[in-house]
Amino acid sequence: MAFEDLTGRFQMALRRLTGKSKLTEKDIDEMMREVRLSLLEADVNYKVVKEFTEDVKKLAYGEKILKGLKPGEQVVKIVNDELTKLMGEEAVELALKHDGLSVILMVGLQGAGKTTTAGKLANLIRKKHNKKPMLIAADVYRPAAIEQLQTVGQQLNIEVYEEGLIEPDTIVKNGLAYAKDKGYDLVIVDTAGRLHIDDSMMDEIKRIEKLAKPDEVLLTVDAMTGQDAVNVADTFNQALHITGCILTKLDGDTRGGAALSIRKITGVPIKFSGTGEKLEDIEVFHPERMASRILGMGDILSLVEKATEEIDEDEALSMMEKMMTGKFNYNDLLKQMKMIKRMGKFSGIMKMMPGMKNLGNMDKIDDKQLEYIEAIVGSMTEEERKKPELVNRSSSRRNRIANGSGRSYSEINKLVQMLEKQQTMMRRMQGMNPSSLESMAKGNFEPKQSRSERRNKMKKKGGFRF
Ligand SMILES: Nc1nc2c(ncn2[C@@H]2O[C@H](COP(=O)(O)OP(=O)(O)OP(=O)(O)O)[C@@H](O)[C@H]2O)c(=O)[nH]1
Ligand SMILES: [Mg+2]
Repeated sequence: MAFEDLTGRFQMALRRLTGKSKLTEKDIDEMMREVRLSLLEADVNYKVVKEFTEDVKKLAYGEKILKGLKPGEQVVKIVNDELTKLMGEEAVELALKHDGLSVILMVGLQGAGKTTTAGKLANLIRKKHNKKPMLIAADVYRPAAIEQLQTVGQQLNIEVYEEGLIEPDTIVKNGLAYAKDKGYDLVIVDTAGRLHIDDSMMDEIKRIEKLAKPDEVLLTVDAMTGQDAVNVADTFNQALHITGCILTKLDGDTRGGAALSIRKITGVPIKFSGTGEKLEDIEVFHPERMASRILGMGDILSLVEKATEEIDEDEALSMMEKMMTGKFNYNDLLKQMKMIKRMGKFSGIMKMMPGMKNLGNMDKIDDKQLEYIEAIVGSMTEEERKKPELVNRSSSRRNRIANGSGRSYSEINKLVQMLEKQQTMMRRMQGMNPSSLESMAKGNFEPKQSRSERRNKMKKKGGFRF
């Protein structure tokens, strides 16, 4: 698959940072040097590489530490965001007509994949947009080009319009009239492969563009072409109104540089990618997904996104304060559980929260459990919720709560124990100094000293180990 080397090297560069609790500019510079080399080796245009690394550096230097995230992970996010931007932010849809006949013109070098992609695209748009497609065979130069398109058409059960080896302009003109007449609402014109430096062939395609007035002129680019793909795209774009690129053969062993440079250099969006020889092997090009794929870091990225979305720092801090002052009660416990629930299976984030790591299997809170706890707390009086010791001391209160909530007596006991456990932990934490507590509240759990060093220190102080 394309990008494998790039992914490997990126991961190595970025891994150096993950896990570090502090980053210096030197760390970032070293990582970016590696990223720069990886991109150049993947055949990404040098101007693009330069700008990219400068942008990432600027952002990484300036970035304030996000709540609950480790700096290395933030840099991964910056690299990911910039890669996405490089490839165009968001997927760009085809601009087809809602009513009436839409026309797509396929253009590109010989062997880039125009004919195959014309079929793939017709099939995809038929499925996705419910269109009735027809194909026009306008390659009259390569032997057996018409038969090739006919085979594609037969496989997909799509009509192919052809008139043999006459002027392509005439075929296109007649083909469009035929399509209108027959009630088709999408025509894809397969044209001959041509070199961008062949003037007479470029004039021909310009004439076809003028008479067909296509809604989309799609440049098919073989991803294996590397740097050259960008020059090709540039020249085609100067001669025609290219509305999008299709990068084919991304399934092959390509270095992927074209994907990363084309958009930036030509301004033409990549709309689809070809990922195999079969007629289903086409995908809408999503820059953000491609970026995560290149980085091979989907997990970290979703974790980072989740943290940014879900952690409300103020909420976490105010809970922490309550815990510290020993005023942590059932209302707070319920809030805390809802918070954990919101974060779902992201146990990585859980560990960033004060005390969470020590609460054992609480990361597996499901809807039912939360519902039960809500019922139990709901059956307490407001006084009991605020003064947990009332429930601790009185078995008759616990009985009443069990009856009221419809939960068993032992479940009430479990909840009582859970709260006690947290309170004990809090009392132990009170022995810790303010700066380590503050750092912990911010989620900076990465120790500067080694684990055993820390453990010894804690033992001496009688403190609690996280
Ligand atoms: N692996 C892979 N092969 C592809 C892909 N797209 C096209 N091909 C293959 O590339 C070769 C050329 O494809 P065509 O569709 O004939 O290319 P073309 O641009 O129409 O070629 P000319 O008409 O000769 O200019 C064929 O063997 C296709 O099967 C792709 O996404 N992945
Ligand atoms: Mg062809």
